[in-house]
Amino acid sequence: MTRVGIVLFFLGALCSSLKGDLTEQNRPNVLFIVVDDLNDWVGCLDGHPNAKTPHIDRLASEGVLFSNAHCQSPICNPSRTSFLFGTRPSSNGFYGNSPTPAESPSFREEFVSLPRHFRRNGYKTFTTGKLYHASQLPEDDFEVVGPRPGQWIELDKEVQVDRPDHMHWLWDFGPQSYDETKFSDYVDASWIIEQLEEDHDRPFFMSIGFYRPHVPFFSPERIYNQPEFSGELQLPPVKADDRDDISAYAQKLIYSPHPASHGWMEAKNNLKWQEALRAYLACVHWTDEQLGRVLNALQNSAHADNTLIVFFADHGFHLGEKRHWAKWTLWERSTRVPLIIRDPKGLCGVVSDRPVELLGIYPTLVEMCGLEENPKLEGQSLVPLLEDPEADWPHPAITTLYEGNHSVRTARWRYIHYANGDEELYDHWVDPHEWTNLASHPDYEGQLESLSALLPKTNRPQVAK
Ligand SMILES: [Ca+2]
Ligand SMILES: [Ca+2]
Repeated sequence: MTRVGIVLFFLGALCSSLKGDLTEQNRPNVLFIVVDDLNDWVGCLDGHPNAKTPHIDRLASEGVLFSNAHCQSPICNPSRTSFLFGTRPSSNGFYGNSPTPAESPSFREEFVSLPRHFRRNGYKTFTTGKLYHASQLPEDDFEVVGPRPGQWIELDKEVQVDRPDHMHWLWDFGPQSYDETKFSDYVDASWIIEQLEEDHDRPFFMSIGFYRPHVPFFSPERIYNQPEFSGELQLPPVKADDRDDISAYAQKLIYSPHPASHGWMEAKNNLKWQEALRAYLACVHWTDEQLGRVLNALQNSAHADNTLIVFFADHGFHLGEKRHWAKWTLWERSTRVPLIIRDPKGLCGVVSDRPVELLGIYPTLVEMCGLEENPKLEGQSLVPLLEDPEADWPHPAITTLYEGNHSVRTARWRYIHYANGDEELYDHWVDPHEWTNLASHPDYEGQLESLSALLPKTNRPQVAK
């Protein structure tokens, strides 16, 4: 257990309380907060020494922090489709960023989204920011739709300046002098705050999707110039020959946006690598500030004592680990995400290190809010871990990258099985950076066999538009 984890554990012992009986009259509200491309560079997960996230850390101290949580796809659209519809990519056929569920009416006839399920069960549903990929909302999910100023392609374009030493309008990073109250995440947080300050005649499901720290890593100058982010920053550990023990198929599958290659980042004594780290950390802090505004508004509202908070990221992000940038891999940096669930009547300040999936959020909320069950859900409810973070948990966390490529994460192992049969195996007890692929070592044949039995049994073809 980390230093922070120990502190949170003892806080939990002090402030847990018994849950009351749930009736239709006192069903809890839900505040559903998704962050785009946030890895473990947050204080309570000890991911980087310069991470500055007081509000995420505060939320962890008030709820249950899952320190081994994983997305079901390391790509925006399939990850979001998975947690919003409660099904795996291998079961729903969403593997890439197109089409979105909004563009697939037949899919929405087959599966009911989480917000739609809440709406059908009498909740008033709100959304702002990036919940679905490209901010494309299916019909019938939301009763009240707030501003979505960052319609993906327009993402904070106004704050961007043309800099010839950066390679691409999206793959850009640095401080921006633009009025910070005009940034998308500020605008969206302000709208949610207004809704939280209102009285509501029914329980609500309110979602906000923050865009940062997704590229471009733009944050206000005030944030970027804070002392925590200046000077030489600690680089993630990278092994020069790390990728020599993975297959040609895996090398080809892993996409890296040109020209954000690791070599480009390393040039001139890591010049761009340092700049990118600084800008990413600043964006994480900027998002944390917006989260803090929302949490304070909830705390000062009439809803504070009856609102569940779910906070998480859609997938992780590489900043050079395994000589890779961004996501699109089946490795730890792409799959692992922060996940915090705060129940004002539940445990607080505790950490669960069980391998859990974002797929579990939907059935968890159905159970916590007493909604009718949705028989299509594939995930495991996290309620047993919210009641006892060290409860027995035999379930692995599975991530899928395009059709037929899967990773299985257990408490100890990461096993990867590619569609052509190639494999990787990493032992997290001794190799947290996943540097040594054990798959071809004869001592691990038994592990390969038992882990491969956990792979999804179906691989649904890519859904048509
Ligand atoms: Ca994302
Ligand atoms: Ca390696």
